[in-house]
Amino acid sequence: MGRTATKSQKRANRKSSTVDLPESISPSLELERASAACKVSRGVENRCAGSINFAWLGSGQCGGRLVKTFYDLGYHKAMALNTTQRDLDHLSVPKKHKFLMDIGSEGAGKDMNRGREAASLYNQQILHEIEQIFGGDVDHIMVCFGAGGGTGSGSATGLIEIAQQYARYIGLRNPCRSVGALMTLPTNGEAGSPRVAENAYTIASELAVLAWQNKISPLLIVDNDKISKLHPNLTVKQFWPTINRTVGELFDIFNRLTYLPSEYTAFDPTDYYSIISAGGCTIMGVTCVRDFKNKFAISRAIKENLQDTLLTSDFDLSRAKVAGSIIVGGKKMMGTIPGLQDAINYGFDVLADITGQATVHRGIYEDKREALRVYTIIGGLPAPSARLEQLRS
Ligand SMILES: Nc1nc2c(ncn2[C@@H]2O[C@H](COP(=O)(O)OP(=O)(O)OP(=O)(O)O)[C@@H](O)[C@H]2O)c(=O)[nH]1
Ligand SMILES: [Mg+2]
Repeated sequence: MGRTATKSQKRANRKSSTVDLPESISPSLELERASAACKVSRGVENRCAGSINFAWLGSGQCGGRLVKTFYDLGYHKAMALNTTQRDLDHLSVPKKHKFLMDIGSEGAGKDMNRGREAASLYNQQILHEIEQIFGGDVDHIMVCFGAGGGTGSGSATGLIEIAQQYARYIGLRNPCRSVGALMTLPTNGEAGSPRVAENAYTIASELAVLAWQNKISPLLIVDNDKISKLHPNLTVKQFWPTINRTVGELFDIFNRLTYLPSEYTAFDPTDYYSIISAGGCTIMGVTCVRDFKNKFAISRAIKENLQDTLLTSDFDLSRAKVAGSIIVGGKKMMGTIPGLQDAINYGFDVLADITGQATVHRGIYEDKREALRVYTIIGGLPAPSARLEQLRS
């Protein structure tokens, strides 16, 4: 099936009414549809080619910077919110993509109640602002923030509710599964402050429950402590931008790759969406396989990639609901290396073994780089409870 057909069909399905009324009292008039469509503004267009039209809502300093990262990757349906104008001023995104939840102080001072009040106080205005930016052509909304502070952590659940209200308003079929969260966990150093650790534990546990009950999808946890160790020797100036870029690019690559056709095996947009909307937690990883002539190199890379995923550890992979792996290799190697297909298949089989009963989607793509890369994504996972408990201790 062609890409355009899949996408428009998907959208048409999701926008159909969920109320079952008899045909005779509810005839479907063209005019009704036209006037309903007029109510939602056109919003801003995303400038990236991906399977899912994502929109981003970021709260607090971390959330705002993540929004900027996605904005820079072409996701222009993005809005940064904060309780302090100063942090918003530092974000280089156009003014209309920023919203001040003015609670009379510069920030929430790590008080989650203040963040919670801010989202509740500005509920209607936020809905109005995001309508102007997101418009009607949105498939999925992600709320991002850093666990540990007051503004982002306190407002996160309120913003998720607002995003779900918006998803309902634009006619997405399953508003709960159309809204996910991207949450960072504090570094061990930051979590040395009892208030930061308590805030992070509180909101992370709350979202873990919502995700497991399919009331949000997905929950993506970025462990700042872990990811910072992957980038030693950064300067202060480079620190957050590097971490944010790593996260943003990894997230973006799945959306982009699954939009592309493949002459080998395509990982369809529908497969990708089934992972994003599977509920629970999602993890993603990437590994470059150097000795790809070795039959077991790909399967080993997949294993290592999962044991040491970029974002967080301590997941029980055997309880995953759905998984996917995409192999990207250079055009030349695809045509010349004997046994590569077997090695790739073996890698996919290993992923199926690790993820137990999960449905495993596969993709094989080529590009101009003579390097073999393995991208893995797993969805519908229970939260990494050991890592969350560690915050409390
Ligand atoms: N990955 C990432 N994490 C960040 C970034 N900035 C802050 N964080 C993390 O987010 C946590 C919360 O910090 P902030 O986002 O500054 O807090 P806030 O939501 O603004 O809350 P208040 O300042 O208390 O109102 C920190 O402890 C960091 O671990 C960032 O740019 N990227
Ligand atoms: Mg702040």
